[in-house]
Amino acid sequence: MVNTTIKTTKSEEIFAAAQALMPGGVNSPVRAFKSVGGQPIVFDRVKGAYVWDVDGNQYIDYVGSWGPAICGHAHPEVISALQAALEKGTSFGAPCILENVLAEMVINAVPSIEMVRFVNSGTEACMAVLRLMRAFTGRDKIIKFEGCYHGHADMFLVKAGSGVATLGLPDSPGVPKSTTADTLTAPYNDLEAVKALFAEHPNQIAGVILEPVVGNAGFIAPDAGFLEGLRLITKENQALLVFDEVMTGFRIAYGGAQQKFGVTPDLTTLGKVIGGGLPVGAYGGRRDIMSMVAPAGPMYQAGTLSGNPLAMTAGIKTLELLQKPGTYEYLERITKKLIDGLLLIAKETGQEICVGQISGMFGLFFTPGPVHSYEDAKKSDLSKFSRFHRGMLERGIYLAPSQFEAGFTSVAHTEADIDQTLAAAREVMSGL
Ligand code: HOZ
Repeated sequence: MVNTTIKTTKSEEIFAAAQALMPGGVNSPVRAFKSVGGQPIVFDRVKGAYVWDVDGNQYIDYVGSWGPAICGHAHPEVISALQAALEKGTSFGAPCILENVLAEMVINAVPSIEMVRFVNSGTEACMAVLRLMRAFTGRDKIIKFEGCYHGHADMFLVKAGSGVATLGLPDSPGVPKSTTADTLTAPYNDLEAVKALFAEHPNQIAGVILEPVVGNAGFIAPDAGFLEGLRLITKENQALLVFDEVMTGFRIAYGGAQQKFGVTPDLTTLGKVIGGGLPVGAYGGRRDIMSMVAPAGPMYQAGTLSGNPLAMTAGIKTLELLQKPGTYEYLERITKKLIDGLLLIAKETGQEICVGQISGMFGLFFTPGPVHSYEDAKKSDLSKFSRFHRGMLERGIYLAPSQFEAGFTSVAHTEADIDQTLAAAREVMSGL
């Protein structure tokens, strides 16, 4: 039923030319397909649950621009809101009502957020939140978890996930040891390790930052009690708890992981979905902490394009669309169908896999699992994942080109899309 020979001549030509123009031919490492082999396809356009490459091939997309496309790509209402906003100009660099609107939506939705500051990316949000953790507590050390990714700022490039994990890179050159000296790490889902770090560094740890559901080491869910335990430990040590919800915010629930799991951190970072496909990040939290941020307080952080009217517009419209009753139930149902189907096919074709899913976020490892940590995730058979990825691509299914990234569905994915994906998976897994 599926055509396994796709012609990608134009993609190859464009990507070959890109090599001389941009490092590795890309502007973000994972998209170069290095860990799965073969050449990346070059996109021409996106719509709904689909992407088209420059050779005219159509794919069902489970990357969704790495998360933002939760309503489907180029949703007509987002596009027409953007067209209207364009008429008023592309950048103000001054206060505008759209910032108030999106800020109120975020504050109303996310339990921990009483005040918010918009920036331009998840990386920027995490950089700023780290400074804020330190400014508020007067302490320098932080705890992060192995395999969690909080953007590419120096202080976070320690045992980081996403591209660092994908490419198997050691701690990056160019990051001075002094910059990461205060970054302590613990295995994800390991409360004892966190307690030990607090005991070892009394009154020195500003806080703990984590992806409440990991998406940058593949998909890893928190064990029962893990988030609650972190809340308790941080309180006992007068340290802050920060949820990096760049991936999970407005994705696994409208109010993010903190709503889903009923654990409220002190601060939260956001990105991806809140930009509706335009570059936006945000950090927010308790009013007393956020009041430290300039010009309300002394902690400096700024940005020329922050609160950009186009980005605010796309974010507002996207959040409005997500408020439609049944959105998250649909995402849960469609993604569960995909994950259950993959598990069944793996069983029938003799493949050992471990899967996970919450709402429209999912993952699949080629290991029997269970996967509770980055160490567990690394047991996945990477060469099998590469062959699976290539086989799916050749059958018109676009998966993240890395074992260490989560997958995303959207409300635009249909039952028929899932059926087509499972049919492709059956063929590929049978031949692995
Ligand atoms: N670090 C991003 C996902 N976790 C990858 C973004 C991209 O390559 O576009």
